[in-house]
Amino acid sequence: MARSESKLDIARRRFLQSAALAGAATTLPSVAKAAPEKETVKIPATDSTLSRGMLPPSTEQLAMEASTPEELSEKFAVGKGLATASSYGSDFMVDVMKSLDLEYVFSVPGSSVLGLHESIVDYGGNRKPELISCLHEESTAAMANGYYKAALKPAAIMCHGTVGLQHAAMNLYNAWCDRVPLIAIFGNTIHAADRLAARDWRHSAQDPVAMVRDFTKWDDQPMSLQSFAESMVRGWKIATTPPMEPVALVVDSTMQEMAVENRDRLTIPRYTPSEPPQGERGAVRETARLLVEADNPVIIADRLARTPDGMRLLVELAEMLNAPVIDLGSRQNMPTTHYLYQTRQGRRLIAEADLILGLEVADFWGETNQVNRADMTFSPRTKAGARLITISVNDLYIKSNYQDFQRYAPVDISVSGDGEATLPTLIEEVKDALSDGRRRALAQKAGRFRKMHADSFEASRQMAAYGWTSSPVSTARLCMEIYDQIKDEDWALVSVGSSEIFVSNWPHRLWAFDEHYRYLGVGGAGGVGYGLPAAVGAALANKALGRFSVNIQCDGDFMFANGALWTAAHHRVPLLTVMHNNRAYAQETMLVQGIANQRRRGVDRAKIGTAIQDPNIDYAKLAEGMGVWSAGPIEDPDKLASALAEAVRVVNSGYPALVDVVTQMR
Ligand SMILES: Cc1ncc(C[n+]2csc(CCOP(=O)(O)OP(=O)(O)O)c2C)c(N)n1
Ligand SMILES: [Mg+2]
Repeated sequence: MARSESKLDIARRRFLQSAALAGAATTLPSVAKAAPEKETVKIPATDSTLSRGMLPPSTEQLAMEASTPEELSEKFAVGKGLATASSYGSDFMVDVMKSLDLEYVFSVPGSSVLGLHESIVDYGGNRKPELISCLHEESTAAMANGYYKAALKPAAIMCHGTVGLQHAAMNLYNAWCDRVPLIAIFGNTIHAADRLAARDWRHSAQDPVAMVRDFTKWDDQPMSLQSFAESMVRGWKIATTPPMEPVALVVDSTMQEMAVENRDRLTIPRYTPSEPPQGERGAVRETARLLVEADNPVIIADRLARTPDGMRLLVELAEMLNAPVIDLGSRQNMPTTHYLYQTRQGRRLIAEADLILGLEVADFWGETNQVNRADMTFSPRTKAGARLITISVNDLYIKSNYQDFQRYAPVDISVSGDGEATLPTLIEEVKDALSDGRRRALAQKAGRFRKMHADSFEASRQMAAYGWTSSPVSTARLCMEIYDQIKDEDWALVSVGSSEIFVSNWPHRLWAFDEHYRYLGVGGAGGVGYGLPAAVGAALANKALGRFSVNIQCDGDFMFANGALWTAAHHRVPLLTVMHNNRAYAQETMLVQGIANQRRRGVDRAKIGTAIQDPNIDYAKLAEGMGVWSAGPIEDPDKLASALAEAVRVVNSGYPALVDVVTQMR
């Protein structure tokens, strides 16, 4: 006892000396220095906020420094791999990650992933992969989701397999419904004999992934390092084969921490991506024939364009047929600037169509039927005899419990295959089926769609003018003021939360989404708590790609996972977040109003339980407290432009910024 106390004293003295040194050398950059210094700008107060490596060690750290490995083992139960060895299990795991060119691991630390954590930062040098510090496991999954959709490369998340996984679950489900691949690594202490402390028991499970198995494509709990290598490479391959989905690996803490004697005997299998499945040629040929024959074919695209190629191919197909495209917007499938982008005319076009082709549409039934909520009835939106054809991976892979497979849609031809991968064959078949005469006839249709496209844009422009000077700010004004500031950047709208309808779809009505990367869709399951962390993950990817990331952020969604802002500050992620602060769970306010109205009880009390007021939340202050440049709350729409312009400058200097705008409900 006496011996360890004196060691503690020595350690404390050492810390005091180093702290004094650190204090003298506060030269690390800070947001405060990067932000333009204007009167309206709120600048985060602390230099130390972003200074790394200067925090005083905890009592536990001091004790660790002072103790022998044996004492540590006993006291903190972290000693399994303390013996000096040339290589540890988790070092090999990092080698496997490097072989896959994994860029980022979004993580929350925990003793069950201790070995891996240390190997990533020390053995791997915190480069490929780099740990991204997160303040909630739910954020890790959303960040990996947003990252994938911008980078088109999977990332990993890492946390405790029990308490961490429980937190991560909702955003894993969002990724699942969004068909986004990610590798979830969960720590576990599998062998009871290795659980040295009470917390090891609480943080262990027989089958940690059980609770998310219904929304992960594959999982494994490898029992040897060689198995880990194979499972990691296999998991990567499975996750990235359409339909893309998250996979989970449970990684034993003892295996991470154990010394490895014969590293040379372990091998890392070569990764070969699977070619995505294509639709059967005969069915694709028949689809092409019917498309060419149809007088009014309509294309509906949902999660079609996995890559920019998907957009290019869809444009080619639509132009050959002069077929209007209804882009449901889970990805940017069709440029909004193209005359065949006819999303807002969807209802009308579907009603007059004689053929509807659904490309990777999750809810084809919902698109082709009208539901009447009041009397729980439905009727087709299509005219009698219209042919219905789908191309998707929906039937290739399905699970039973969670119901995101949607209502069963009866169709005439159902092609099972990846939409994007099937498009080249479909285009080829359409070319073959088109006679010169038919080609000329179809060309005549362009004029009508050009006019509809221009009229629709103009109608939206006129409509956006309503309430232009209102306070709280209208969602049209909010969106157009943002666009005015970013339109000359190489911009990407990385998130609008759960649904773009929350801002009445103004971006897709009036912004020019002319590239695949300009839009990443919304949270796949509509689970609140996706928007901000997904935006941070996407902006991290866009940083390397030189794109300007903008996030329209609902207030309710923000409060679920606002720590993601700190991650953006800490990792210098340039991201413009503009609050759509309607001080409510507004969708829910409207829904409660709807049912109260139906029951003829008045709508006045619908804000109870749905308003986020009294007190109002100061988002600019919250952001400032996390080291993020901020402005607001802004209620006067005329003050928006200057605040946004400054925020854009901050983001262009490499930092996140937040502008809080008090808005109307929708
Ligand atoms: C995790 C989760 N909890 C609850 C809901 C139900 N829900 C749908 S929209 C919504 C309100 C979201 O509020 P906010 O993000 O501020 O957007 P607004 O409705 O105000 O536009 C809620 C609570 C959900 N979709 N996900
Ligand atoms: Mg809200």
